[in-house]
Amino acid sequence: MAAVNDPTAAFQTEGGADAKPVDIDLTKLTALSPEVIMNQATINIGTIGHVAHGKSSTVRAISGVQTVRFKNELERNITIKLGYANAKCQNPNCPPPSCYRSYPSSKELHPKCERPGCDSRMDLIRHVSFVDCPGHDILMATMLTGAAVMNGALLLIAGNESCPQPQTGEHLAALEIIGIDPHNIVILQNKMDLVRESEAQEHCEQIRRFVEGTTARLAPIIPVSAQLRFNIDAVVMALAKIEPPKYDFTAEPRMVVIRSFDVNKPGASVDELKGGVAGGSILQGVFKVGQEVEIRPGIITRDTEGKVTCRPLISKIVSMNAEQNHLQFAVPGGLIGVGTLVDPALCRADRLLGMVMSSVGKGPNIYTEIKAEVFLLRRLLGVKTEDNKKAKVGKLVVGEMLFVNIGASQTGGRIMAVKGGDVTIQLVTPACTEKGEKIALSRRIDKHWRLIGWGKVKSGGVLAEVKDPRGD
Ligand SMILES: Nc1nc2c(ncn2[C@@H]2O[C@H](COP(=O)(O)OP(=O)(O)OP(=O)(O)O)[C@@H](O)[C@H]2O)c(=O)[nH]1
Ligand SMILES: *[C@@H]1O[C@H](CO)[C@@H](O)[C@H](O)[C@H]1NC(C)=O
Ligand SMILES: [Mg+2]
Ligand SMILES: [Zn+2]
Repeated sequence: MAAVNDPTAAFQTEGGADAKPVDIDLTKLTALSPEVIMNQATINIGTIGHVAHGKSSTVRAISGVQTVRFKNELERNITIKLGYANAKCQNPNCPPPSCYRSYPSSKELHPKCERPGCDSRMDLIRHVSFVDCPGHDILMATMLTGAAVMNGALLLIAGNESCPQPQTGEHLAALEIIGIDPHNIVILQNKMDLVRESEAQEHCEQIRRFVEGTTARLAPIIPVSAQLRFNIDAVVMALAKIEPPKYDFTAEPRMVVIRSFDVNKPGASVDELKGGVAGGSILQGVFKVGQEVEIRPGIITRDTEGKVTCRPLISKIVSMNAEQNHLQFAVPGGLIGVGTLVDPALCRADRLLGMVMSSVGKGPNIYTEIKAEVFLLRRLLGVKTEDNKKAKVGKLVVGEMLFVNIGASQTGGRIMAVKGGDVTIQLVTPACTEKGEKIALSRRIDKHWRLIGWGKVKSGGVLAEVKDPRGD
């Protein structure tokens, strides 16, 4: 499957440097329009939870693709698993959950029902992308980057271990921080093949007590075995009930970049060279092939006095892909690969991570210092400890260095002032943000960054110096 993950994917076969944007009536389209979801996903579902609880196995079970995982391999990146279509049988007598089915997306709008004895066709009702997060505790920042583009989540909880494990709680707190709709969370009690029924029931009660009062309080708990693919149709049914957000297709387009690539093979000749590819998710508005775009902050430089200047990248969209589909336009949600004319060296190895794509001149502000109202967690969730004192989150201290996730971007942030609940944070790398945006704050504890709270951006930060990229 051609994918944002696959740097060798053949971008740029359509469109090209001379492409002109298509004319479409955006007021007639929604995130559930068949002509939209036959081409791209419009919902991003995160898989979250403690390390090895079965996140990737679940995505594999839903997608039907089996891949071997090396035993000690640490999955470091967010893996973007693209494009699974969810369909429901047209036959009203076809019983749930087997009247639901997922399949790798194709252009087929009405596949045949696969339930033995049913001849009906199915309707395509959802098209989701999976943002498969790593669960290892040292990769919390990566999880937070993925969280920036999630609309909903599957929370994986292994049924053969007591609940909660540290990252079960820490990942769930991240969903709360970014404000995921509680209706869009589904809990999967996994590894049911390893436990007896009475143990499973007791464990389910543990889960219920754990999620009480959290953002997962409304989530259904579905017992599954991702490995044996037990009850996966019930998961597909739950996913089919998640509503996409009410996107504004007519707003100024914004895409957050979570991967970027140089797709050229080593030794490619100059006239074969393709521009960089940015993979990400559109938050609002619509991008079209042929459109001129700006990517912010772009190239960041620091002079000898420490003064920071940003030079946004100006380019043109020469192609857009969602899975194997070439798109003429792309709408919010889902994960999209955008072929540009940006110097591929600038896109290599996720260098554009966290940057924001917009129309030229319409990009968000870039800040070097932000003011935020801060809310600290009462206790550290991400570490296992018997000692409650140690688990308390201490107050922020002037001068201390935190790790800050702003949208999909990650940077260090020095606390410059603390006044009541408000803090001033100087950013090591300038970032795009705006008033009201929620940011995640992590502190170094036992050599690793642990989530300690969040902030809501207030006005009054310090803007970065932005050089007009079209000037000299
Ligand atoms: N018995 C059993 N083992 C499972 C099940 N689901 C996953 N596993 C095993 O648990 C291990 C971890 O599964 P993954 O799907 O890689 O877990 P993960 O949550 O993606 O792990 P990280 O990405 O490293 O956090 C693998 O060895 C799987 O084979 C299940 O339902 N039953
Ligand atoms: C739970 O199952 C996994 C296999 O998926 C195993 O490695 C782990 O040790 C088990 N946990 C407990 C507490 O038995
Ligand atoms: Mg995994
Ligand atoms: Zn059917």
